[in-house]
Amino acid sequence: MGHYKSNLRDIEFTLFEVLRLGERLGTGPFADLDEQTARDLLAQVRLLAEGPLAESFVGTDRTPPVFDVATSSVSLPEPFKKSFAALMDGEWYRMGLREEIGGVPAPRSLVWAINEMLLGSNPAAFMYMAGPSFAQVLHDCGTQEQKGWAKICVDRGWGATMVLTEPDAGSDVGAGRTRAVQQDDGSWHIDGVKRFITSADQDMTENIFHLVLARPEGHKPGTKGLSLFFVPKFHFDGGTGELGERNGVFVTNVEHKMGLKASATCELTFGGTDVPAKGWLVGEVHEGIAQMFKVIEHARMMVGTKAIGTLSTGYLTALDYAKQRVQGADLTQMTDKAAPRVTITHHPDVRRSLMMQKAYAEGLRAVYLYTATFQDEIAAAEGTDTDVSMAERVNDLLLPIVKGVGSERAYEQLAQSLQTLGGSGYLQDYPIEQYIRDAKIDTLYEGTTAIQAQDFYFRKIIRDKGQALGFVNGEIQAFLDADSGNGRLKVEREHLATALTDVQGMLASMTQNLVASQEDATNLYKVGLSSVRTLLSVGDLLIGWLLLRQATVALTALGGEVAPRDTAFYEGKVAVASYFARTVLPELSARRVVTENEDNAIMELDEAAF
Ligand code: ST9
Ligand code: FAD
Repeated sequence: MGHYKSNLRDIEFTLFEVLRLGERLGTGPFADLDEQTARDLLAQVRLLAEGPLAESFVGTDRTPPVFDVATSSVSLPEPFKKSFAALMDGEWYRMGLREEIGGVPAPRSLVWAINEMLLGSNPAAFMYMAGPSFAQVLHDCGTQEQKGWAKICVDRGWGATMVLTEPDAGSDVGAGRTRAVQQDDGSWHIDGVKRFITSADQDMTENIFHLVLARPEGHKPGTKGLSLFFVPKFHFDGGTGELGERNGVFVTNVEHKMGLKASATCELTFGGTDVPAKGWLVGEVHEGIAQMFKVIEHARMMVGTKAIGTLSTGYLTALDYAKQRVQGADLTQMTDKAAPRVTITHHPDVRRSLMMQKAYAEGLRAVYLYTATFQDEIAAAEGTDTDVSMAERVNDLLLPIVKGVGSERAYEQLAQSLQTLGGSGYLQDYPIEQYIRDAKIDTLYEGTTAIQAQDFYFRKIIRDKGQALGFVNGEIQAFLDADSGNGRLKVEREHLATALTDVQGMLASMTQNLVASQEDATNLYKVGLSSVRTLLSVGDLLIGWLLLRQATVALTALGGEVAPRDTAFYEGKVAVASYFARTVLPELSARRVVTENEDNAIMELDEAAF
């Protein structure tokens, strides 16, 4: 057994009992998939995730990939290769991939549930498996010839990277200086140094293709002047896929980092030797940033799901430990020095912490799966004339919540999981210290939390004219109006209603500052000062709402015949929803006051005073 603990019961509950995935299965593109098959698939993934995939998780942290400067190559330790082989052999990457490149139709919510377990088990292995999904973007954006290459990439199991970041272009991708010069044969020569590139080399696949943002000579500054290029490590025969010469793109360094050590983070130099780095313009159009965002959207969902999957296994590890660790007497007998010693689950503070970990682990799971239902709607409508523009907007709105809130709360709550184990949590005998190190990256890459918060407010709310936000508000309001839950959850509903008003108040206050910035530009700083707080608050609102939605389903189930094991599960769902509504949602009122009183004092402060 590896380190990983799945929560399949909660995944199935959310998918089938709450979000009613079963109603979508057996219809449209998912006609060949029924609920029992979907459950069987999840059970198989669980075995893989708890077994062979997880086995190399700890070892590769202690013995990470090795970079050989002389050959510019990265090699992975043998146990990791075995885990990766088990992952690839399962062919899970085919789920939800386009059929034209070898995929099997599946709803995205099912795919993301599968991904949660794979990511929680061995996130680096999952990321080395990016080839098929990145090939799908090449297929969707590429020329007819490039669509053929995309199929080759999948058939031959090639690795893939997304290449944006440079030393002076991190959050500000548009500052990138890597150049592209067109050649007579239609290809391009790429020149520049990219850094922090995940999986840019490894010895597990015969080839790797890089999707690279570079600026063609004479093109304008900023992101809109960037184009997307397909740059393979080895050239290949476009008909058969047979490998040819080595291309002039080489890893020139591998970073030493805090965690996620199994995942090689590379400096990648294009055209630094006599061999040119040849690339091909994706789709023969200069729409690089829009094309790259198709990759980024998948990757942001992936990062949020990774963080949530890690929090879930961290919480379950803490719960297991707490049920066994005997320490101290019950608080009510604290003065009786001869009182029996109890397991730490008897202590109120441990219960408080465990319930909060449960709330975020299960609430965030509900958020990413709810988001995925909009992706299901979009996928189900492909090739039909059904209007899915609202589903697209809502998916866009929720992505920075999944990524930004998922990563921040996971990191914060994983610290609580470690705390539950006391000093033992700090040791490498347990996986939580590694979980924390491995999950920290999730608040950073694929756009830091500050970037997610700005994306959420400026692009997904203001530019969208509040349409998607209005839709989600409407869903929460409908829940409030429905009064389901057998007369229970009345107080919790009141907290939810107040939280909804508080979040609306925060957003209104930010928008007042946005409008006022037309008169005095410095008012925009106040929007920037509030944006992460608001992102996290919207996240808490959604978690509160979805946990309560789950609680109403659980209450209905409890009203019928329930197996004893399920009774505890459903009671847990009601308890966690109630706990979150009573202890977290009221905090939003204070956050609203802070937001409404935002001023520019710290913006006016001399840097020397910090
Ligand atoms: C990285 C990788 O960090 C880390 C992990 C790699 C792991 C690889 C493996 C992954 C496996 C994944 C598998 C998934 C499996 C699923 C299976 C699937 C089949 N939405 O606002 P403007 C576009 S990589 C969409 O003016 P600025 C849009 O075209 C590095 N599009 O921006 C827009 O034009 P328009 C990650 C968006 O001021 C244009 O950009 N680095 C969005 O020029 C310009 O927009 C980062 O993420 C959006 N949300 O530039 C950088 N936003 O407006 C973070 C923009 O006309 N920085 N566009 O539509 C940012 O995001 C910045 O805000 C910026 C600013 C660069 C966009
Ligand atoms: P900076 O952009 O310098 O940010 C520093 C701080 O300033 C952050 O707190 C940020 O939030 C804040 N900040 C910056 N700009 C703003 C702003 N406008 N408003 C408010 N706050 C701001 N990149 C790839 O292209 N491909 C990869 O595969 C890849 N993998 C990675 C793997 C790892 C392990 C790491 C560490 C990074 C990876 N990256 C990759 C790069 C990653 O996406 C960037 O690190 C990230 O986008 C942040 O850029 P930066 O590190 O330059 O930080």
